[in-house]
Amino acid sequence: MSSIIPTPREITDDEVRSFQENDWAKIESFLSEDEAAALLTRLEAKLEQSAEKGGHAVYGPMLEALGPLSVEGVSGEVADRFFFDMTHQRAWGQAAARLLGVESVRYQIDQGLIKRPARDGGDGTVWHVDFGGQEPGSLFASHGSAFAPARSVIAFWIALKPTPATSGTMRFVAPRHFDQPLHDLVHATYAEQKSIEESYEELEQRGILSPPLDLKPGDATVHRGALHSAPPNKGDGIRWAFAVSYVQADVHYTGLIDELVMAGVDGLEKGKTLPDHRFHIIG
Ligand SMILES: O=C(O)CCC(=O)C(=O)O
Repeated sequence: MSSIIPTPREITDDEVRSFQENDWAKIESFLSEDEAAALLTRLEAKLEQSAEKGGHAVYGPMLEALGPLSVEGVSGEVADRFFFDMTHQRAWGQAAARLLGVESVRYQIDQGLIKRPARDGGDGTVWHVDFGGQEPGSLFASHGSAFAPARSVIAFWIALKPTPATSGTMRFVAPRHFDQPLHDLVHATYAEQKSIEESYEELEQRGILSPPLDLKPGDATVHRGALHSAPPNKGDGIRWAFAVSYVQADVHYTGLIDELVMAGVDGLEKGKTLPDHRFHIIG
């Protein structure tokens, strides 16, 4: 198996500006196509192993997640040397810190994200704001934030195969557009009164929806507090992505648990910075 360690290119000033303005951005050729192919090979092998071991996280028909890949989720010890060496590289931390506009970041979680084709029962990803991206008191902050300051987590989502918009790339609404009609529309999709694709038509008419994105292997989107979802995968095969998130290094823990990344982790203390053994500082 190839031993290339995927290393992202530098983030440009325009990408930083776009991210700061919208809380999401498209980053073309973040990794090379060869690096994306190396990641895909590793993830396909993980999916096979997972089938042998009895499974991985399945979020209904919309998404399956393999991970965390780099570390054991509770102890923070190395789980897979390839993924660990990649996600804990300085270049990844610098990309995350530059976009967030902070000095340094900690690794939070990495996962392989699988969306099965609609013809095999796969579905769209529901509208949501990530737990780590929620501003307390905002319309989409159902839980508040595990971190202070809020909106301190950044997620990179990297396409590993040619992924046209019709195969289920994400669409975003920037926080400055959050209002009651948007909230009502999102709730209509939860209540299955409207499909995700119908919500896109309305949001396009309002001019507040990101464009449909065709991504090539190695292209990425990054997001923080933006509302996001994805349409069903109308392509022939699995939509494969690698996702990794980082959190601003000096955040304080608020006492609210983000189950996915915090359940069972020792050393989480309200008002204190995150424990280094699980949330490694990068760089
Ligand atoms: O891959 C998807 O469809 C959803 C991923 C997502 O919601 C995320 O990366 O925060």
